[in-house]
Amino acid sequence: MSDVDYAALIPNNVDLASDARLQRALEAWYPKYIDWWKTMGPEGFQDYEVYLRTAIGVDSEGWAKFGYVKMPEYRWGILLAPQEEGRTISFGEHKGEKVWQDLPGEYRAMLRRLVVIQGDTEPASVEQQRILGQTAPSLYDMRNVFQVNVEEGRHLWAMVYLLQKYFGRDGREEAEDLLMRRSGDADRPRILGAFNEATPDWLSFFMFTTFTDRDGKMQLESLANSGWDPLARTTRFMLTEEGHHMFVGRTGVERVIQRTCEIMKENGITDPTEIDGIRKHGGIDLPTIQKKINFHFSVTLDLFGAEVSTNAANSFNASLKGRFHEPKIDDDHQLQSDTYPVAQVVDGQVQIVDLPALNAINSRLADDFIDDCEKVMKRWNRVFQTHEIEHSLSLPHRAFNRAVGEFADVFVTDKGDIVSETEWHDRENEWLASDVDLDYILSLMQPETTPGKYAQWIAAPKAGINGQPGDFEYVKVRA
Ligand code: BYC
Repeated sequence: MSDVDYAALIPNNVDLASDARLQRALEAWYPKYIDWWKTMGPEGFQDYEVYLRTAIGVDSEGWAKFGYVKMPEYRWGILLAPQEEGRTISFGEHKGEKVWQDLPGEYRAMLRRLVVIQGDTEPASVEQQRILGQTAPSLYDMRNVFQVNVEEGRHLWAMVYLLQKYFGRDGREEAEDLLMRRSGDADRPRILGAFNEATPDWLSFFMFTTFTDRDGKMQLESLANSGWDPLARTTRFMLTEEGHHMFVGRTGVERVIQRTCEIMKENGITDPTEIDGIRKHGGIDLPTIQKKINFHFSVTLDLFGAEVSTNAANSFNASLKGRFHEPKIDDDHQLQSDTYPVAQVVDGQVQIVDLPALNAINSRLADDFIDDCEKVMKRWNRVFQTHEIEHSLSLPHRAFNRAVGEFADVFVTDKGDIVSETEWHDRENEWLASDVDLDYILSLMQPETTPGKYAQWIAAPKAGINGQPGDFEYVKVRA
C-alpha cells in the first residue's frame, strides 16, 4: 500500500496497524526518541513554532505540506517509496532474480551493518548541528537548519523501522544503541569519522550540507537499487528529502561568497587573496572559504571507505549495494572480469592504476561524488563572474588530508604532491583554516532574528521557502 496513515501515532504507509508486534516495538522506541530529540536535538527553540515541511505522501507530486509546527510535535513517519511490481535485481550475483521482500538470511550480517551505519549518521548530524539555531544569520536560515534536523530525524526512523521489522532482538538492540552513541563523545562516538567533527558555525554547516549530505545522496543512491526491496524503497524516499539539504548547503556558501564579492566591490578591494580588508568589513575572506572547502571535502571523502575494499566488493556481489545510478551504467553489472582506474600511491607518487572493478566500488562512487562536487564549484565560481572578479575556488586533490584508505599514511598537498610529514605540518595552514581563522568565523556568529534581515556576512536568498515573501517569520520568535 502507499496511502499514508496520518492518524496513527507514527504516520506510515507500511500498514503498521496490521503488525501489532512491530507497532508495539516502535511505540516503545518513540518516547526514547523524543527524549533524545529534546536533549540532543536543537538547543533552544523547541517550544517555538517553525515553518516546516512534513512528508505526507510518497507521490512525486504533493508529497509534502508546509506549516507551523513545534519541533517535538513534528510528525516523524515511516514512508517507503511505492513498490514497483515485478522489479528485478539489476546487479551482482543475483542479477535478474526477483527482488527480495524478506530479509535474505545469508546476508543478514552485511545488511544489518549497512543499515546501522546509515542509521547512525542521521542522529549524529542532528547532534553536530544542535547549537546552530542560537546563532542563525536569519530566521530563513534558522528554519532551514531545523528542517534539515527534523528530516534527519525521520531518516533515523526509516532505518529503525528496518531494524525493528526485520532483525528481531538484534534490531531492537541496535535501535536502542542508535540513541546512545553521541557525536564527538570519547567513549561512545558515532561510527564514521566525519560525524564526530564539530559543526560550531554556519559556514561549517553550509559546507557539511554541501559535501557530507552529498555523500548521503551517493550512498543512498547506491542502496536505492538494493536487491533487498525494503531497503531500496526506504532509501528512495529518503532521497526525496535529501535534495533540499544539499540546496541549503550549496546556496548557503553561494550567499557567503556573494556577500564577500559585494564587500570587495563596495570597498574597492580587487585582490581576492585579501584577508584583513574583508574581515574589517565583517565578511568571510575567500582564502578561508577555500580552506573550509579543503577540510569538508577531504573529511567527506573518507566516508567512502577504502578505495580498494573487499567489504564493498562483497556487498555489490551479494546484490545489496550497487553503484551510483546502477541501472543506467553500460556494462554487465557483475564486473567479474572488469577493471577500473583507481588512484594509488606508487613509487612515492599518486598514480592511476587499473584494478579489478569489483574491489574498486568505493573508489568509483567517490569519483561520482567528485564529479557532482565539481558542478557545485562551477555554480560557486559563477558568483565571481557575475561580480567581474577574477578568481575561482577549487576542490583539493582527492589524496589531500585523508584518514581512511590508500592515502591515510601519506602526507599530500592540496595539489596532490606527496611531501614529508614535517613539511605537511609546516604548511598545513596554507590549506586548512587555522585557529585564528576559525575564531574569526566564530566571532561573526551573532544571531539575527528580525524577519527579513540577514547577518552582514551573508547575502539574502534569491527566493523564500515555499514562495514565502522576504520578511516572512519562518520561526515565530516574537511572542
Ligand atoms: N570512519 O572496506 P572499508 C548520510 C571502517 S552519509 C570510520 O574501507 P567499506 C548523511 C569500516 O566500517 C552516508 N570507520 O569500507 C549525511 C570498516 O570497519 P569494519 C551514510 C570507517 O565497508 C549527512 C573498515 O573501516 N551511509 O547519509 O567498503 C547528514 C574497512 O572498511 C570509515 C553510508 O555510509 C570512516 N569514515 O565502506 C546525515 C552507507 N570508513 O566494519 C546523513 C552505508 C570505513 O571492518 N555504509 N570505515 O570494522 C557503507 O556502505 C560502508 O560501510 C562505508 C564504508 C561506505 C561507510
